[in-house]
Amino acid sequence: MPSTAPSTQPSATQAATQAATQAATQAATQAATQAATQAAAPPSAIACDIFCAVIDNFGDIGVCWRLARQLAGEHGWQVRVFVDDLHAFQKLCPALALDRARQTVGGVVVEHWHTPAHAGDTLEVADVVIEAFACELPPVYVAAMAQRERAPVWINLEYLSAEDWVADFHLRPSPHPRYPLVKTFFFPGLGPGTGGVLKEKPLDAARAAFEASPEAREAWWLSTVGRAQPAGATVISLFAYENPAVGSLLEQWRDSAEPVVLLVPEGRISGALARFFGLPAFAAGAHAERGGLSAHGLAFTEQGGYDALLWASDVNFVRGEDSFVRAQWAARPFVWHIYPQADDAHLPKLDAALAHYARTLSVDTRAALARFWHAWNGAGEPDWAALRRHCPALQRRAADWAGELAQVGDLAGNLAEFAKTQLK
Ligand code: TRH
Repeated sequence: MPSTAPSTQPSATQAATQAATQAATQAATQAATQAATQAAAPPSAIACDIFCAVIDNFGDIGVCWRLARQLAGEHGWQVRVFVDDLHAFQKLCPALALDRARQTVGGVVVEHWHTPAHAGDTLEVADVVIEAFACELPPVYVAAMAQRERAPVWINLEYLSAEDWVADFHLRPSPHPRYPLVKTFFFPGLGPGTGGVLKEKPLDAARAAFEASPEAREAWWLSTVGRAQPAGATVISLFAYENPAVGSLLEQWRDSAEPVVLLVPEGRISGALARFFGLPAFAAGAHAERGGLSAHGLAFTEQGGYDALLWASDVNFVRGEDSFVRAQWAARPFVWHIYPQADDAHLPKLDAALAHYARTLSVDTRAALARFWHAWNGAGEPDWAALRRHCPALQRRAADWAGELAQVGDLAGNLAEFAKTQLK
């Protein structure tokens, strides 16, 4: 029978270890933030404005916020983020105040952007202007860019795609039709010749520290899930959009001989969990069991805390763009729910990512992974047992792939390098 249990309050000992875990798991972002605070001072620092229009969900601001903190923290830039949706932003950055037009968080200035005309109370054009995902810059700002004694480096940061054409279009210039300005297309990607994907410098060390510390992992389980780390179960994190395949998968986990512990950050898939367990909701703190499946609802964490969920799990279900990238750095087998686009335009992107990721896998493992990813994205029925059989090979590949991907270079570093060559 399904059951619900409120999230437990940590005891004093738990609270102490919890503090230790938080220090380990959030090392990556904290280091960046500290460096950003120190770096905010020098007036000679490169000034950078990032414009972000939130289309939906958390990926647009998730990518921009990660990039902003890296440029500030690792490159010493003075960064300002213009964002039109503070509510979405606050979900992954709880320190953000919803009622402030301008505020500084972790060494980054955040402006509440009222598109399309607003560009801050005083119009200051930065040295580097990043237009995220082709959001349109305020015309008044573009006019001021053209007036600037030295034209800023103007970058259109595109969405991530693993398709081959991306390398050909990366860093292509596009002259403005009316002003003496040039916009450069910056394409994230998974292969050589692209802009790469975001990766903070301390990320691998933070993951290694978490993996090497049973205390840190135990403290994470107690503080995040409200119970001890399970022994002998497959732990799966599930971050996904609404998905017709989830019912079948939950049934397979329920019937699986091997226990499955499912960790579900509250969000768009939560309704399906509630229906499966016959509960009114499946929010943070919920717990339910059926057969071999034991599921826990988790609170949506601050962005730096999400990585620990990926590190604590054996298999990660991720979606969109930023969590897809984090799963790759977590070096665990993962399943991608790609952002669905009109006319199935996302399907070639899914296959392009598979082509990179699965390149060195055996024919059987590659086929099992591709079948599962396709089923999770609308084509066919997911077969958990088939995927599970290949998990040891997928685990090895995940670790190798993280190394291969790192060769492309971190996106923030690649972008900073490019901008500096233009500013010389
Ligand atoms: O939320 P997403 O689906 O975001 C997007 C948007 O839909 C966007 O319009 C689309 O174009 C893009 O995907 C491709 O998935 P994504 O990209 O993984 O973003 C989620 C962010 O939320 C990511 O930065 C991780 C963060 N996160 C937390 O901070 N805490 C959490 O608990 C969880 C689960 C995620």
